[in-house]
Amino acid sequence: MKIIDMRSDTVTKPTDEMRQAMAAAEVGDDVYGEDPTVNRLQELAAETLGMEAGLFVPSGTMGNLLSVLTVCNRGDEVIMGNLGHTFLFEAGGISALGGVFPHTLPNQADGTFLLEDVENAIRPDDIHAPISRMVVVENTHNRCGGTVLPVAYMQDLAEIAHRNNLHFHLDGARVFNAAAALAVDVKEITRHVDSVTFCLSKGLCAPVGSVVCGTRDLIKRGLRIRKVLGGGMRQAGILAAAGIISLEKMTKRLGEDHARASALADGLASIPGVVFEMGMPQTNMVFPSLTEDIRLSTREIATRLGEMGVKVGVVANRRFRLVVHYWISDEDIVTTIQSFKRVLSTQ
Ligand code: TLP
Repeated sequence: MKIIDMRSDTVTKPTDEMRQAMAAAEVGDDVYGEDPTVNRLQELAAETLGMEAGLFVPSGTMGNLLSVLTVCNRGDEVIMGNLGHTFLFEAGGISALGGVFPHTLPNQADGTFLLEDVENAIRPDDIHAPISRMVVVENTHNRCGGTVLPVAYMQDLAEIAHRNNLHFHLDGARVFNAAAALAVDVKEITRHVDSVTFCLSKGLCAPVGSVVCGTRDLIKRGLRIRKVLGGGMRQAGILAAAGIISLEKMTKRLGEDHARASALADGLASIPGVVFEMGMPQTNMVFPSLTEDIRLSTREIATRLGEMGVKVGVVANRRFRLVVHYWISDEDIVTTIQSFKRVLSTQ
């Protein structure tokens, strides 16, 4: 049975071209800075995002953590969304390892938080208050539905952050999906931030890795933090070789995933009992919800779909997440819609 795995785009396996490039990669000891393929990836990433320098890290989680630890002292505060990945899904790392305080703001349905909330969250210069040091924003926003934050919003947020001497970090795990959806060069998004983490191992199909980009000074400090976190890898060019293909090729095809995600949502929305929020999906993530008249539990439906070879994520009591990626074909979209129809008609 063919398995259609849409639990996440993290499940993507490397392409044949990546596997060949990995086998042939020129490598060296990257902790000595001597891996030519890692160096090429880092330079290419920085150039693509319009930043001064890049640093290859094992995961998006480490990229965000490293960015926070590089900028913040113990007791400092980071302003972030209450539905952001850094707050919800990074195991509290910034507090556990950095003694850094998250100051959460309510994420709106579109993934933003209100600019006035940011202004109000910034602490006065008062010995009783923690020091506000950083703002973290996520684009695309995962938990809000793979939503795209507009360039104008990034610019407005940057203005507030910089006027208040705050560092502006972008969790851009899927920033190339945002750029594709907005039909802009990714630099239009990243030019507003001081640092960005983006992932090679999600829609971009590399087996492992993310890159943090920022100023040369930030990356130099980040290199030490990466070592502290145990993220200094040796012949990592084997991995970086796939990442180079991610950047050169896979970033250019994400529109295909978005089109398939729309087709999937259209098909699912035609099934009685399945509903979507207005204007969704915006990128490669599809979040169908169930109306009250569906009696089967969301978990039970996911289990039955799984038995039919369709793996989906359950994100809330009546809500699924299906993520479209490189290995999902038009035929898989049709099969998934049919499978949902079958399961929901047997309740
Ligand atoms: N997201 C994963 C899960 O952790 C939820 C997924 O399946 O979507 N930022 C964002 C916005 C992310 O979505 C993720 C992964 C990360 C950071 C962390 O990346 P990794 O998994 O490489 O540590």
